[in-house]
Amino acid sequence: MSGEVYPVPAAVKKKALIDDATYKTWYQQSVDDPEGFWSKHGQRIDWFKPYTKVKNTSFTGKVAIKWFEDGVTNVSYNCIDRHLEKRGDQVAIIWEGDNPYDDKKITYRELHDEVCRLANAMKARGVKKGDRVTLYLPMIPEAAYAMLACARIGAVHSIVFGGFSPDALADRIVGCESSFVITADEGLRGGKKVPLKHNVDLAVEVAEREGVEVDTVMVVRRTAGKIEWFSDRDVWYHEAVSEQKPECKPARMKAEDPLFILYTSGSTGKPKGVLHTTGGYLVYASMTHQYVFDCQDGDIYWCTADVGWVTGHSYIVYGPLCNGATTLMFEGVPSYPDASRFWDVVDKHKVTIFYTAPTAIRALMGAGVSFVNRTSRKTLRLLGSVGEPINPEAWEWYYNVVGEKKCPIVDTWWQTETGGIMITPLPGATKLKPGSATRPFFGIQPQLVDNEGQVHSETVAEGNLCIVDSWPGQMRTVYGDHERFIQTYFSTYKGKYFTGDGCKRDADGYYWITGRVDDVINVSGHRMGTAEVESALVSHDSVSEAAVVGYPHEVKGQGIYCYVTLMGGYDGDDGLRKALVQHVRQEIGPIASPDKIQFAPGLPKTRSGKIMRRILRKIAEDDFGSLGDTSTLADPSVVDDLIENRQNKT
Ligand code: 6R9
Repeated sequence: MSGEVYPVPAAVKKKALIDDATYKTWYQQSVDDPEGFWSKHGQRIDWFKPYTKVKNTSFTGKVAIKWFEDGVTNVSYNCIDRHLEKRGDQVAIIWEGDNPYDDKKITYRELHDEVCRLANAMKARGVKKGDRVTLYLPMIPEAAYAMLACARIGAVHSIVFGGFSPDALADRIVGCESSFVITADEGLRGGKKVPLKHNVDLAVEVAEREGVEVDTVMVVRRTAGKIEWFSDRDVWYHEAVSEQKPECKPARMKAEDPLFILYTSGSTGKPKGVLHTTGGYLVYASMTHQYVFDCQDGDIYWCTADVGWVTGHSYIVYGPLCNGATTLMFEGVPSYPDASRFWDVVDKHKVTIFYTAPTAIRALMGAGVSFVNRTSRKTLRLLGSVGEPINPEAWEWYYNVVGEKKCPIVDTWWQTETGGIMITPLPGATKLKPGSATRPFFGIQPQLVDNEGQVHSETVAEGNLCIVDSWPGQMRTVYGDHERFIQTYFSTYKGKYFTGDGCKRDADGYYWITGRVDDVINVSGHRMGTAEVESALVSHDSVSEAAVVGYPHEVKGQGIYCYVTLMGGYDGDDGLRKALVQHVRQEIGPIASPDKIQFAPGLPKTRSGKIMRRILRKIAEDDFGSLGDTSTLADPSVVDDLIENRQNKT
């Protein structure tokens, strides 16, 4: 937690929207008088009917969170229409295809027409305000059109990342009872095809068996690859929109009407449908986008996330477009055609602000500096990081090699649940420390609490990270299960939002996120519940019991380590290992591929039958010298076998 401090470069400070004094004044206002602060900043978006009520939130009892509740607005109007007069011919979206020769620019006026046509096509097929629409799309402009078209007519989108399996997609279709799906024939990543439409076909069958009928599958033609066609259900996107008018009146939406659902992993059970609403979310996403990235006219802003994750929602589509910025959307991967791709794209499109994940930085670091040094990157002025703690080595490489010591790095801590960035430097205001997300954004009041619920209010402290009061971008509920919302986030510490992350605070009041304290692991910035992987494993015929933990992985941040107890009659060999990896990929998707599988005749359990994960984590880390107290184990001898057969021997 020590190490070098990087002051704000004079050139950055001079041009930045927020300096340190402003940060401090605004922050103080935002916590002393949240009503007054947000009443003012809520006006950054256009309202059809202005709000008179600002904040009506409670973290106790039934937990009700309402912001700007009597205001009426529309997200698509704010992201498009209000810019047309001044920015109609400005590029809204730069699309860079998987193939470096494939790109496209879409102006705000073109965006308007595309979104309206699609909105009309959806309406013509019966989609109404409040209906859930599932999007399973590659990173193509149609993904942004579809999000905005839903917002325009008041439909609620649920995006499922293209790397999820048909079963995982089916769960999410069923979870929000979605009868309309938009997909593409195939995706294209790193030159490889992803059978999206085929996966949808399989998922729809599963959903139907579970009682949810999908009546329309709209298909974008991306590769023109061969697909199956069900003419009573499937419709080509290009045909559907071609017959529609390029005008569609934006629906009048109440501030608390739902905008989207996004499924995310927790420590128990199936993924939760995180629900975000209209007004507060947009105010918070756009405000954080403007100030955290110091985004100004003329900037070319690129966030490398996928729209299947929350980062893509808030910081590829809604935040930047609400601000009238130019946002770059990238279909491909950092390593294709080679490890220069990110920097080639930066040079090609003159990117000024670049936002990516530590796992990508570490992978590119591994490929060597020559891939960076052969590019110019001279337009870059700001770098960002998100998704997991960034280790100081990766931070320094990003700063020194990619940014050539000229670009501040904003290490932004936040979650699907928070809607927008929560703890972060502001480029013109905050001195940087590699590995620290630094200070809270306006309106965010972090608290560090120990396992007994004791608040550590001294400056230098460590504990579980909680947030004590609401902010406009906060999730409102778990879709269809408000009780689970209360249980998951507000029951561990009464009256506080519990993030699931551990955290330290240093003498300067800087926050250092240490990672999840629950059974959620973070693999290449993707959140995964160990319980999900376990239930995928035990659904295989050969497996009687499984326990999954994370272990430190050089590139992915964390790898997936599985302890598997087999049914009688099965041999734990490499063939079965492969079959199990394949099985988990099929159940959840390639992002959940186990890295290590250890066959274990027994798992370490307490006398009451609880698996002692602490021990399993240590063994997976190859750190079995410090297993701690094992006296409560029902059968201490299983530990010797686990150590003997560990898969991470160094
Ligand atoms: C935006 C996003 C959330 C979890 C979060 C934390 C980890 C995200 C981080 C970070 C340290 C950062 N996380 N950003 N940890 N420093 N800058 O990633 O959302 O997919 O919901 O993941 O990711 O553990 O709790 P999500």
